[in-house]
Amino acid sequence: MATLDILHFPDPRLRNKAKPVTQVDDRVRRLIDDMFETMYQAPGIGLAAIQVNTSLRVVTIDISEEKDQPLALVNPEILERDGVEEMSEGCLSVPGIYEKVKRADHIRFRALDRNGEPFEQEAEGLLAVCVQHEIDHLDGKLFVDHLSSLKRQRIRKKLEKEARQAAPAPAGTVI
Ligand code: GNR
Ligand code: NI
Repeated sequence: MATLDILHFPDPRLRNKAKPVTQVDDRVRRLIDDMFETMYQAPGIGLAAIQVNTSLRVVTIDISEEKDQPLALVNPEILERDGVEEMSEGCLSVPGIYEKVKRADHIRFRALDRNGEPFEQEAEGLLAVCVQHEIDHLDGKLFVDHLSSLKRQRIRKKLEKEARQAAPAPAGTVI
């Protein structure tokens, strides 16, 4: 197992639309295992493959307190949405930013599990929010896209500044 690097907004690779998995093989299972390790270490309650620079429709989730309820979703699709709720969201690709987003508060979704078996599940509350947040990632969408363009621009500038400060000075720079 290995932890993977997480891309940060405004990295253009987060805007790719992830491709469906055609076969849930050992390679996909290894990706799932590495994503769980990365997500638990971060720590986060969800992770989409696109955040670790892999353009496949694979998601890991664990909203449990004890971090003992891993949920892997391959090719997830929302079948029904109902109601509206507003929840404060964060994202491992938008570190340190938390903003309220309105989403459906009750969904029914389907996906393949880590053995390639299809299943359907209902979700509400935090799990429903998390599944929608992760499927957005697979479509190249981030939670900041649900905010005003002014807010999104402020967040982009803040993260660009932080990335500049974190990066080593370019070769030849005289300090
Ligand atoms: O860790 C995460 N917490 C979170 C909180 C509220 C709504 C969504 C999330 S998902 C986020 C991890 C992440 O970035 N997944 O893509
Ligand atoms: Ni996210």
